[in-house]
Formats: sequence, C-alpha cells, structure tokens
Amino acid sequence: MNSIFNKWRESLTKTRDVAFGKVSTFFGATQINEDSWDELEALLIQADLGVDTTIALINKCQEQVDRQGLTRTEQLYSLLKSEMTALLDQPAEPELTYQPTVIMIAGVNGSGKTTTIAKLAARYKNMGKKVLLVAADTYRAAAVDQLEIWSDRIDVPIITAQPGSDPGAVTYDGVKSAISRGSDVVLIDTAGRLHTRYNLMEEIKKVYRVAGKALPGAPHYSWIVLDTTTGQNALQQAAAFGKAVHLNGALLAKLDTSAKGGMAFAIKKQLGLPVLYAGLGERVEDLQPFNREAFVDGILEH
Ligand SMILES: Nc1nc2c(ncn2[C@@H]2O[C@H](COP(=O)(O)OP(=O)(O)O)[C@@H](O)[C@H]2O)c(=O)[nH]1
Ligand SMILES: [Mg+2]
Repeated sequence: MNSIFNKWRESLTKTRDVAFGKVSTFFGATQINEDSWDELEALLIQADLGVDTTIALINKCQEQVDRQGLTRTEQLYSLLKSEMTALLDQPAEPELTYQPTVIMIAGVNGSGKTTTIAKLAARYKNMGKKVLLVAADTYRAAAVDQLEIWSDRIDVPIITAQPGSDPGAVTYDGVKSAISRGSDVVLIDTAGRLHTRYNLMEEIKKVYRVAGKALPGAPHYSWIVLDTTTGQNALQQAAAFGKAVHLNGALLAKLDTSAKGGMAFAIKKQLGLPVLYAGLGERVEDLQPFNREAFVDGILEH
C-alpha cells in the first residue's frame, strides 16, 4: 500500500508544491476566524477546485469545526483532508464482462486519449483480456500512425482505415471484427478537434451510435480523458462532450506534469462523473485506478 501512496505522492509533486503548497502552510497555531476561512477559500480556488466545490467544502469544514469545537487552524488539517477525500468517489475498477466490452474514449486533441488508450490496453491485456484497438480518429494520418505504433509496442491488434475516411465505418468494422475474433475489450480512439466543434460533436455522436448498431448496448462505457494541466478549462470542454454523448467516467491524464490536479475535486460536482483512472506518468504502467486516499495524501503536505 505504501508503494502506491509513494507513487501518487511522487507524481503529484507539482500540484502539491505549486497549488497546494500555500494551503499546507495555512495550518498553524493561529485562531480560526472569519479571515482564516476567507484565506482558505481563496487558496482552494487558486488550487483549481472551482468556486462551487470550494464553497461546499468550506461549509462542510465550518460545520465540523462548530460541532467539534475546534479553535486552531492546525486542527483543520485532518478535517480538510477527510472532507476533501469525501468529495471524491472511489469507484471499483470497471467490469469487463460484456463480450466484447466496448469502450469509447473521448476528449479534446492533445488531452491524452491515444496514450491513455494504450495504457488501458496494456493493463487489460495484463489481466488476460483479448484487446482490440480501433483508430476512429481518422482525421489526421498522424493520429492513426500513433495508435499503430502503440499497437506494435504493446502487441495488441488494431483496426484502422485510410486517413480521412468515415470514423463511423471504422467503428462499425472494429466492433464487428471484435465479435468475430472473440475479443474481450474494444477500445475506440476518437478525434477531438475543437476548432470545428459542431462537426466534432456530430462525429462523436455518430461513432457512439454506430457502435450500438454493430453491437446492441455498445458502447458499454464512454470515458472522457481530461488533461489535468489545463485545470478548470478541461471541465468546460468535458461538459460539451457530455451533452453530445452519454459519458460514464473520467480519466485523468498528465497528473505527473500538472500543477492543477486540484481540478479533480470538481469533476463529480460539475460533471457528475466518477474518476476511474489516472495517468501518473508516461509509461504504460503509469496508469492507475483512481485512489482518492492516495490522491489527497499526495497533494496535501503537512
Ligand atoms: N507526462 C505525461 N504525459 C502524457 C500523459 N498522457 C498523455 N501524455 C502526453 O500528452 C501528449 C498528447 O497525448 P495524446 O495521447 O497524443 O493525446 P490525444 O490527442 O488526446 O490522443 C503526448 O505527448 C503524450 O505523451 C500522462 O499521463 N503523463
Ligand atoms: Mg490521439
């Protein structure tokens, strides 16, 4: 267990030092008063928790301070830690029991979709699952190439189409192919061009719909990859995807290079999505099931 906490702690260095460093120095021998609540509120907003989440968190802490009769800011540390943990879900790792289980991965360009798919594929393969990759980001040739390189590297088969071809068609072929090969898990990579937002949303809806035509009930999971280095902005982008298709999970990318990991606290409140996995580094084994205790422990230094 300790090694898991250490891994999270190491990956969260930037978020801990840059964004939560001041939150950590806040706890001291001073009396809790109006000013300290204002200060804590400002620090949490600066740490990318978002205004709504921060206010809800402060209210919870104030309730507990009154109830427990706490007087000094140092007593707020463990209270804040447990209230922050309570803001996060601790979901079980998704079950891969459909035959095949079809997973669509959405998110804006550069958020980390293709890399996260490779990591998920490697993880599921290690669990003994037969995995198939589907390159439905057909817009850029480089996007298909990138997934092909991963397919070679982790030795997982891939279904591709010519760049510029219909992402719906490759999705259909991919899911049908998974059925005939007896794959356990299908991971569909999608495009994320923001500058043609309307088309993008139509495209992702189509991929979603076509997956269901190829296999009723698919996609069983639709997860959004959030670039944690962009903080609160990532949440606004995710909300747009959530309007186009039914999302049921969020995946955090680049926690290891982000100073804005605090945005994770706002995901449940703002998007209503559980965080399922987090990318703690660039290697395939750096994708970890989300661990709320290790996360909170990693960002709050005492
Ligand atoms: N350090 C780090 N880099 C990441 C992580 N996930 C993705 N990246 C990098 O982010 C960049 C964009 O990732 P990519 O998967 O191509 O994003 P996509 O456009 O959404 O498919 C690449 O350079 C990745 O190596 C992560 O968890 N940690
Ligand atoms: Mg990509």
